[in-house]
Amino acid sequence: MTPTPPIIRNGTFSVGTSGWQTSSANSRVLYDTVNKCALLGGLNNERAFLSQTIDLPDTATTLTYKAMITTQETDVSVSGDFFQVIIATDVDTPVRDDIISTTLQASGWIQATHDISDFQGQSITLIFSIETDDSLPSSVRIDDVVVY
Ligand SMILES: [Ca+2]
Repeated sequence: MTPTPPIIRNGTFSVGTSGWQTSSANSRVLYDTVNKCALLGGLNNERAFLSQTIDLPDTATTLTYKAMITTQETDVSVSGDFFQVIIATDVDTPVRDDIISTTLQASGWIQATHDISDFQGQSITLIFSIETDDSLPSSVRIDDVVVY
């Protein structure tokens, strides 16, 4: 039997950000060479995202990833820094009403799990996005992205 290839390409970021689309308002390379994971943010006035369009099998139920947020913000209720994980079903007009996670916290590596069964059989674009305001920068590291 031939092993089924993973649905997410390079979800472990073992080969940089290969397989992912990247964008950074400050032309940052979205990679942490030390920890071999994706790295978004870390400076002020940044808009950056990492995305990948995939065809979800009819059996797909789950998205998991590890994330580590670091921030100099001390009051998340007034912070203008946002980390979002977005599933867009229309690549041409990505809509933010498919946001599945909006989080700002600083607690070491967390393992996140999302139910994606609503998107079974569809072509989706998975987006990890960070926005930072003009002071007290935040960053997020992302690793081990798996869809099954
Ligand atoms: Ca900030």
